[in-house]
Amino acid sequence: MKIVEAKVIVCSPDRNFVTLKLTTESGLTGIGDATLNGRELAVASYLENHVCPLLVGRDAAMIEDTWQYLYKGSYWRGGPVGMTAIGAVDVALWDIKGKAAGMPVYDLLGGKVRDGALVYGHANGEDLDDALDWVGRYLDDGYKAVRVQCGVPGLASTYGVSSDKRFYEPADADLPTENVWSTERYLTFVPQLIAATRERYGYDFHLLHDVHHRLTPIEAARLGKSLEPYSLFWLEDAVPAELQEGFRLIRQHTTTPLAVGEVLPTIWDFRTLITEQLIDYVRTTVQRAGGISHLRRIAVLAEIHHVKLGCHGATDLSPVTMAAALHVDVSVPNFGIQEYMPHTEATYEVFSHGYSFRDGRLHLDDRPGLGVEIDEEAAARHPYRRAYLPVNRLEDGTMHSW
Ligand code: KDG
Ligand code: MG
Repeated sequence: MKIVEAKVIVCSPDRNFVTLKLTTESGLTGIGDATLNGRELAVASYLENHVCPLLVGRDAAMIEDTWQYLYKGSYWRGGPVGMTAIGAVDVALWDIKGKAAGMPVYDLLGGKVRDGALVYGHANGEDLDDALDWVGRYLDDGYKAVRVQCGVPGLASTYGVSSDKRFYEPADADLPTENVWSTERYLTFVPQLIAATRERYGYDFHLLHDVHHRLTPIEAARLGKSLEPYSLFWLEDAVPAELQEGFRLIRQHTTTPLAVGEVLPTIWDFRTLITEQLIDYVRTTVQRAGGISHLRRIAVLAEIHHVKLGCHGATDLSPVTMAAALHVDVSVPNFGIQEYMPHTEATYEVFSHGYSFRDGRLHLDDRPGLGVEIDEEAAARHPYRRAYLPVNRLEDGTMHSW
């Protein structure tokens, strides 16, 4: 199972994706997603210049050894660029192993413990009425869990509230757009948003909300406490997680469940959060956190500390990541929920895939490997376009101090 080619494919079918494709001497191929939103070419270059030369000639069957070699052998451990690159290699190797065995990856991971993965959809609106209407549309579509985000009265634009309601594309410009943020306005408004959602639609579905890292621990504690009557499934990224100890303060004050970590790439970034039971859901995913092999390690640590998996699944994670995450979701005991935002038709023309939405869940079919293929000719019709995530400033023009 010698690897004979390692190729990086950059394309932009409505948004940018970086894909690693490995080919073995017997002609088996495996793909991994290496997309790092807003920093795509850094990972493409890392792979092309520093990783691909190490892969050609290696045995594709040696997934764990390759992971250890790339992680420890680089000397520069961790970080989003390196871990995204390792994640792409790892996922591509699991894809190859599944195809070689004639089995879906979930069977190699121990087999399914559930039929499908519960997902949540994204309802977002410019104002309260708009946001509530979108929650209703998702419930009508069969979603059993919905995340609600809304423009904050008095602020011109808010991160996470997009003009395209189904796809939510935050990397929206050739140079970063700037949003203005006010914690005071946000903290006044969000309890009204959540209360109004429950008032209109009741409690018979899971309701989620993402703070996008904007608060301090004591502000997050206050928000979590004020939302307790509305039974949130989770409050996400209430504070930036570099200061893991900050979650002790939040935990002391609220029983609202906490989800963290879509930007965290390693088990060590989660160590305090998980072992002290400071969070309820881990938000990282295969592509961010070193692939299926490393995400499984994080899931095991989480499992013994009563923490569940709630993988990131915005559109900047390609269908390759979605499929890989689903193989983990259906095979680990401590699965919680999977974020799901469908991709556009143009993206699906490039990435054919074997998962589908039914009854509020995503279901994998039983194709061998990941069940996703890339059409390189279609990819070539969509060249890379630079796109940045927005930057937030406070109302006085300064950046946050944390
Ligand atoms: O690339 C950044 C997006 O994936 C992120 O803003 C999405 O916060 C997000 C979420 O929870 O999906
Ligand atoms: Mg988020």
